[in-house]
Amino acid sequence: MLETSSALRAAAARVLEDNWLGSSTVPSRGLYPHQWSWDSAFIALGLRHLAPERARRELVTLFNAQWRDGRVPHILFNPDTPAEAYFPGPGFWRAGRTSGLIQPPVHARAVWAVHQADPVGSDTDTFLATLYPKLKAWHRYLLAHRDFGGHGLVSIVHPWESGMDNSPAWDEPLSRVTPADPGQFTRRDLEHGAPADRPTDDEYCRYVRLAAGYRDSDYSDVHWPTEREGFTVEDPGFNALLADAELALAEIAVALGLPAAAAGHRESAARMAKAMTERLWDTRAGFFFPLDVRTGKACREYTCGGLLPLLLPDLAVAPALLSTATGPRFRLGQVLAVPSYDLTSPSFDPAKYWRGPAWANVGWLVREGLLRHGEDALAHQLRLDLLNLARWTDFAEYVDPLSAAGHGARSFGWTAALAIDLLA
Ligand code: 9YW
Repeated sequence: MLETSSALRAAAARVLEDNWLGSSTVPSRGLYPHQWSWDSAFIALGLRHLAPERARRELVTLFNAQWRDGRVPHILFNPDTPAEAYFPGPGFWRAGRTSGLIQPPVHARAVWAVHQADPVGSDTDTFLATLYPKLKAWHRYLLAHRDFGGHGLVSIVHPWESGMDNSPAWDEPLSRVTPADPGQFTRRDLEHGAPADRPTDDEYCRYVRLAAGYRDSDYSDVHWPTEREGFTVEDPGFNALLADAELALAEIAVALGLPAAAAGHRESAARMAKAMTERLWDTRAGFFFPLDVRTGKACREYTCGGLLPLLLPDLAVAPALLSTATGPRFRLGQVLAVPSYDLTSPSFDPAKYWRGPAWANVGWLVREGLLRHGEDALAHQLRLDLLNLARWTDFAEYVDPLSAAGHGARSFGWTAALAIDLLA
């Protein structure tokens, strides 16, 4: 048991050392042996306290794989990892060393935090000046190519893009996707974890069908979404993270001496917050629900993605959202960390991936949101929970928010990295 803070920090540092590939970090040696987009951003938040140059390297490596259209791919494959270690691998995506999907845009926030941890080293490496145009192109891709709803919000085209793969919020839109033939592929994830804690085969067949359809259109967003069967959803989690990333970009622009650009980023964040409140907020429910752009209907499930707009400092509906967060559905401050799904739902499952367990990255983000709204006591409790859960479970990928039992991979990258950040 890692009784002291310094023992916990040292153990977390060892996880990041063991998961380091030389220029980036794997989320997990066995289950996820490549570089993942949003994992790298969270991992950099921890690395910055241990070795800021490694944190910078982590992010620069990811952005070196950015596509010409600006998208930052959700996986950057490690050429030294055997092809059969992960499915879907590079042979499936046919996109060189990357996948063609994306993940939530938490990078600008990470870049700014990494810079602040070591401004002198960062300036010497021209870290901000190198990444600012790349971050701008990334956000431009999202806002220009993925606004299928036409109201200034980004649509995701696959559940994997939310980072919350089998969230109950995706059940309805996913039910309209024809599953791929299960004989066409082999799930490698099941070799590393309890199948009951992972998405089902039926969900995987639908994920594969959607990803193959996007791939077969050469990852074109031009004819999307009307011309093909598909999945097109405005996710409050993804959009809140982009609005927050625009605020981080404003801080980066100020540091680079670009005040007019900074004002533009702030306006963009404000526009997104307004659009989210108009389109995704449900006043009676006191919650943000994803919007299924294909049907125009809300995906009315209370999932942790709907709590992420708490990151927006000027959010007028924050008191109502906080009241849902502390109410029976999430019981913030009464259960451990942040459940990924509605505790009152009959389908709540405390062990199953994004259908109940608490995840360290979501807990870390919600804590940031609580601090921004002056909820210091709740934020303090959440910090203690996240540190205890990391300590008790050997940095598990996800945990039961009621019993503290660990699930999924151990020595998990962002669980370790964010513990280091919370200890700093
Ligand atoms: C998968 C790597 C990724 C995370 C996602 C998580 C999971 C990949 O693992 O997806 O194969 O299912 O849902 O958020 O980035 O840690």
